[in-house]
Amino acid sequence: MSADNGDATEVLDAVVVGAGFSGLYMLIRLRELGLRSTVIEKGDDVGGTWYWNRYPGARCDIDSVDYCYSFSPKLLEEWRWTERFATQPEILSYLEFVADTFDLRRDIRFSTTVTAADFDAESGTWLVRTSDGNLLRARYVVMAVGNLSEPKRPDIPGVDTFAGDSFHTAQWPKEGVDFTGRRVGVIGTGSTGIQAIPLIAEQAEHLFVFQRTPNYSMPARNAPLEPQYVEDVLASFDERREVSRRSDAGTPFPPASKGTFEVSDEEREAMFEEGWRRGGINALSYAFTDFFTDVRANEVAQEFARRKIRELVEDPQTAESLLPSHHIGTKRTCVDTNYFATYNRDNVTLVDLRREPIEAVTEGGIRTASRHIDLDCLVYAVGFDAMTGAMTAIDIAGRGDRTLREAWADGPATYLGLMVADFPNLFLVTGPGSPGVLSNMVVSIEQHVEWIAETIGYLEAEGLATIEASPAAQDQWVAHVNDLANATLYPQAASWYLGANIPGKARVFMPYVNGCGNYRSECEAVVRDGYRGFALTPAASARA
Ligand code: NA7
Repeated sequence: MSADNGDATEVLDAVVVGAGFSGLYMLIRLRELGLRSTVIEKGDDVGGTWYWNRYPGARCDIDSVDYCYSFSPKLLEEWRWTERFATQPEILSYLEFVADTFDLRRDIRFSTTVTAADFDAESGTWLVRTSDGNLLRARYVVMAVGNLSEPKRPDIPGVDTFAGDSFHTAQWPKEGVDFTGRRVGVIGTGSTGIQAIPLIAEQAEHLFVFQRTPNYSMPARNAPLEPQYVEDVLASFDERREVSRRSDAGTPFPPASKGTFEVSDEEREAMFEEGWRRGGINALSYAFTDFFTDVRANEVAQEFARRKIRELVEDPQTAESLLPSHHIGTKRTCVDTNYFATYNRDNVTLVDLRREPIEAVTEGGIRTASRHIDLDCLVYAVGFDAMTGAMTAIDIAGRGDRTLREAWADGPATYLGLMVADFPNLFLVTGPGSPGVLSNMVVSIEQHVEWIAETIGYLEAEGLATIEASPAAQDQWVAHVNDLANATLYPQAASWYLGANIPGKARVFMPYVNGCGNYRSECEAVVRDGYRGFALTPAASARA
């Protein structure tokens, strides 16, 4: 630690916020550049999303053999996934293994949060404050905070009055929760609720599921991986990953080639059945090119999914309540194991909040418009302030002391999802305006970390002090991202992609929908054109 002008400020080259997939890889790349770097992490160990989301059934919906780093031959050699879709404990073990392999923990400050970051235009550096009262000065700040990491507070009256145990799925106790013999309420039927409900139902005396909006869910068809299959994947891993990098979703599967109505009704039915048999998030969307763009095409897939729900759920009224009506895929499609069949159990009751809205959480349970339901435990599977929440929770102030919260009051504006105008040398990993959440996150994270590392390397090599997005380039990018989204059905659903799940949040469609491959090409072109749309400032004039 070196002193800065005699005060207690610690001087570093880079501060990374978050020690999940993004932050760990960022640290590795910063070390390779020879930069003094530290990672600030709220949890008491590595893992990020996979550290916090320990709820029963937490599991990835991307094939595990693709949901891993590609940058290190050693990691590929030494790690073996055991299931098609890895569980949270297995992914967390993987990240712990990465941290051990590269001896990362010595540069990570755990159980610490970043509370503020101020850009000091005089010196062209950031002053970062942490919850333990420390001040860090660094030229670069990388927000590796995750897209789904700021839990949404349950916006229901009376939450604090509940006398039983309550849990948010994203802040699950490390020691786990035993629901045996208890009456449990789960609020929320997004990906999280749909994963947790079947397992909680197996334990609880009675489970009440409070559903506001039904969701589509595809069968996971999870299974142990055959060791030979894993070896075969690894034998051609580089090619497989390169295909993923250039794909839409960051996965190696071939894109659809036909429109929904280019095939006969029988052929289409057979393709949907085949997808349903294989399972996974793209069980239906894999089939046709117009799934996300043509209402009629989407409706055919919706009908198929609704038919499956009617077949799986025995009680017709419960089945009716479980039928989603939004365009399929426009809210994140869920992936489940036994979700719909769980409603056939005697100890599970679906409470349809469209028929009987929740009025309040009470001391003893939940009061709806038509009854009181006594509960011992409450599980909030209510989601996240997605994509922006973890950043706007920090007091980040750029040029002219303008805060990020102010800059994003009407919705997040970025250039390439990587940088924000007036916030020099502040990098976002998979920020809004990039494909991140619509893709295999690890593929997108690797691309961003590599872009950021190469950019920082370039600044260092050229003796440049700062890089920042120009307001004009940012405006164009935001318009471009919106134009792309508006050509699809995505903005029509009240999803977290749009900020619609958080009361008062600006409704702006945040992800880049044109696919990882196209996005990567756009980022590469910007660099090839000499960092088109960015202002690069020589060391002497950083304070401009
Ligand atoms: P989501 O997908 O945002 O789902 C949250 C669920 O909680 C959803 O069903 C909401 O219903 C429900 N919710 C939220 N607030 C309330 C209130 N006040 N009352 C009743 N129900 C409520 O979050 P997840 O954690 O499941 O998944 C997030 C992502 O993580 C997922 O997409 C994957 O990418 C991984 P609503 O739809 O708002 O009516």
